[in-house]
Amino acid sequence: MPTRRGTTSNRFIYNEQRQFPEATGEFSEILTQIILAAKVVSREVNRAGIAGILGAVGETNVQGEQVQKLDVFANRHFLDALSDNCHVSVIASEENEELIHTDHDNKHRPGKYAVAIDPLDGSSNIDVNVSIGTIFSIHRRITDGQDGGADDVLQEGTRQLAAGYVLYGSSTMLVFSVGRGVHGFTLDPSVGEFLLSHPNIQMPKQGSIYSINEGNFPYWAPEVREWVVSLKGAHNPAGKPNSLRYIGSLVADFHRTLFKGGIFAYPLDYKDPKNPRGKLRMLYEAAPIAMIAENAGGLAIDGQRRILDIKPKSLHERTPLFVGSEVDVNFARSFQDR
Ligand code: P6P
Repeated sequence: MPTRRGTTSNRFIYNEQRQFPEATGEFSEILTQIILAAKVVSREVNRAGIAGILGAVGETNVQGEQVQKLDVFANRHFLDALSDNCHVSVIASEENEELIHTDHDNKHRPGKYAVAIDPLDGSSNIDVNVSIGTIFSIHRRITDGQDGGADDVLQEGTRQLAAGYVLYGSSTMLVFSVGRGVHGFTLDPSVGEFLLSHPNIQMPKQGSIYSINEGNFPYWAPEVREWVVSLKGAHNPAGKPNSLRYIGSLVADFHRTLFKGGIFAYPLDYKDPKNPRGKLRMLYEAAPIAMIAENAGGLAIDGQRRILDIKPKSLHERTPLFVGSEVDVNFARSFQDR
């Protein structure tokens, strides 16, 4: 029975859980905890301008980026929410260089799950009131024993149990997949609930929008430049010059691609020798976005390989990302094979 619009996200999650008789409810509880933290972060993001919590803390995070106060706030709330329920053993966060071991004394029942999270992606946009987002990925632990380890999050994206994002925009939206389609929920602040607004999201098979930071053109490989030049002419699947849309916030740029089709790309660029594998991170940006894209009928590659097939080697590993409509991603890939 299709779930009706207006259903709360928690009710939706429990309805999904009922499809699995062996489910214990622990996985559902992790999702509902993430959703609770997202409501709190949404309130602060929407108050940021008046709450005086804008501006950089002055520190820099593991990415060498200025840490904004909302980054700190979001990271604290998501980590607390994920640590409160005893079901998550380890967490990889963009804001923390080392893996986080949740400090539970549950000697008889260690947490079965591992989470990777970007608490507030696109944070450079915070001070100019541009949409920002949270991205999360949930794996089942594969290590034995009391405490989890890095291997629990360093799994191929195909092994994700769930992936999702929260977009703090003109409205706050939650979009996630547990491997059975992609569903969108819109926060109704008057009741404090995410309500099902976009069930079974399907990405258009082809679009005419490309989303990329053209300022990096001089630093791309020749085949990437050739691909982008082709998008500005008629020799591309759309048969006409594509439109360029770029917000500089992955969640916002991907969300538009999910609904309107086309392609988002952050290729390798040779601008920053410190980041030879590009800017986006595999665990908590590319892999969860790729799971959502594929479950909505789209594709996600690193230029050649399927993102979900890649086994990460380190927590903050970076990867090039080309994600979007099937036709547009395959067109981009065709330039890599030349
Ligand atoms: P650039 C935000 O910092 C982020 O990681 C993604 O959200 C976004 O897609 C990308 O960086 C933007 O990078 O170099 O175009 O500003």
